[in-house]
Amino acid sequence: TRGSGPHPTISQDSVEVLGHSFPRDDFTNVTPKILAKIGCNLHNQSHHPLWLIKERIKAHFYSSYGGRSGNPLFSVHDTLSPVVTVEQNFDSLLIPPGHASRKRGDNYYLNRTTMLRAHTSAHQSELVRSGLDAFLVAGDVYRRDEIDASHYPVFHQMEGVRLFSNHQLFSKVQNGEDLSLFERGGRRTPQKQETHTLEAVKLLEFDLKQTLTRLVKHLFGEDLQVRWVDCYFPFTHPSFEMEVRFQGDWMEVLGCGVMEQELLNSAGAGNKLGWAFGLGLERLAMVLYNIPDIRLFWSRDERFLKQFRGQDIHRPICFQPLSKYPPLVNDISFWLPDNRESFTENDFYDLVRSIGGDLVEKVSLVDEFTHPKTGRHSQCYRITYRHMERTLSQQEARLVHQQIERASETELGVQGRY
Ligand code: FA5
Ligand code: MG
Repeated sequence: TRGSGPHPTISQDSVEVLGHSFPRDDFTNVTPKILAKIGCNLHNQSHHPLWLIKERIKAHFYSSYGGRSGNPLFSVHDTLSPVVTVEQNFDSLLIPPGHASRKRGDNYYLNRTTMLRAHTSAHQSELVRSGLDAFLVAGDVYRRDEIDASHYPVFHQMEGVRLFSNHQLFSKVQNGEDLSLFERGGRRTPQKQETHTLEAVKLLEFDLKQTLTRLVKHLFGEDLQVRWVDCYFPFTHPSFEMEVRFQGDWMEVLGCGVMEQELLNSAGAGNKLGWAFGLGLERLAMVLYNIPDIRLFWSRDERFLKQFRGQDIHRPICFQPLSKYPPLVNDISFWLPDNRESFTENDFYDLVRSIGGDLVEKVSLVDEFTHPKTGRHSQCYRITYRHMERTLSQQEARLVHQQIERASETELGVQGRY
């Protein structure tokens, strides 16, 4: 049977997704709700906060790491299908059969051999095999989990990989040509793998940590507090997690490490060493834009999405939470000063914000006309008042509105038609 294109479906004997049909078996556990997320590609929707943070990370890597002729060193892959083989997601990363992370209860399987990727690391091996030495992968990943403010069964990761030849790693070291990446008869220690020299691993580890520290300081500013924690992944050794200080606590934002040499050997890059990292885009976006709830990334509410639109991807954004309390709407009309140059719409917007502060959710010009006899120009603005934590009373809104009416006359030289 042919797949049903963009509309994934589950029937009695098959799962149809992205134009392919997968036979069901005793491992199948994807649900229609999860399948409906495939193809949303939030990280590729212009001005979505996940797109915005992806673009900022791309821009940083493009501008900081140029190849020999000035072209970007890292290539970016953000349209790889989230439907992967179990081989890609686990075996290619040396995750053994029966490993806890393969549990049916923690992953979404289409069947015994095909699944929704649980991490962007699923693409490391194929991209290295294709000959790439430095790349980024952005994509949606799927893990069975409960839903609350910080957990959602679909989230987004950015993977980074960089490989080094002997020359690339040691060229900046004095007399570096005498150093080697590999040694025979070595032992695996907490610092390194058996085939690696300590000097190669230390340089690689320094480059990895410096690359990631520069990235997060580029995103969050020099003052961000960063710390490294040792950890374990089957596909890197040594392995680390980076934590950043957020709202008085340490928050894990990424995992990384020196790639297992066996992985590089099987992918045809056995003469090189490499580092890899995988970071959570939601985690970074929640800190950077002050987004309190991971579910908001799936919102189609204009009040959410519009806050991230703008020409400049580097513009600081602080998300204003969507209030559940009802709005109060008040209009204000006035004659503009005869000298039209002395008044601009932005003057009025600033004045409203300075008096109304956070109570003002929105100001818009709803009507304007020129009087046919006097030639005077009139404008009418609609102000939406809303309190974040409680229902605003008519009386409170009225008081603020009257202050705005008075200040418009005294500060902007308009004549009220109140
Ligand atoms: C991994 O997924 C590894 N593949 C990372 C890696 C890549 C290690 C390359 C070494 C080399 P982990 O499960 O810890 O590791 O997830 C990585 C990051 O994804 C976390 O630090 C976090 O930022 C994010 N993340 C993980 N689980 C969630 C979740 N439930 N919701 C939101 N973000 C999450
Ligand atoms: Mg982790």
